[in-house]
Amino acid sequence: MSSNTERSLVLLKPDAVRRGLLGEILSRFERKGLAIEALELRTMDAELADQHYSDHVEKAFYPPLKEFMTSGPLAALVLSGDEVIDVVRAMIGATDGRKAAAGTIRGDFSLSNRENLVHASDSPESAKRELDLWFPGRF
Ligand code: FUP
Repeated sequence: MSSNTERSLVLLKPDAVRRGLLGEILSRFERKGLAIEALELRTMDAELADQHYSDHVEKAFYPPLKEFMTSGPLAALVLSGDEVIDVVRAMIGATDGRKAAAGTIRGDFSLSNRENLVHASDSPESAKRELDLWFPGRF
């Protein structure tokens, strides 16, 4: 069996902090067997939001997304494990919490296309970019 250890940049968004879901979500990642290599409470400022969501800044949904993401503290994590990028994407579910499958984090706890609790890198390229942005020089 081959293995492919990777890292993913994961954000537990301000709704997860406000709703007291950090423990629930972190527990799922721990039980899965993923390693937490970094964990910090941060508040995103406007500049970091624009950089993090550089693919989305021109979209109509971006202004309210930016307002939400900068509205309070979030937890920034670095997770590692075998194929962690795809594994975490599967665990968080589809973007829209109303459509996300039951058993996924968004499917179980979100009813929103915006306040959907978790961000996770979607490819090795985005993981590298996001790790450099959130934890410069550390990974
Ligand atoms: P995801 O990779 O599942 O987080 O989703 P996207 O990269 O497509 O979108 C990033 C974030 O933009 C989502 F988490 C929530 C927000 N978003 C909206 O607010 N409205 C939309 O119509 C689509 C995405």
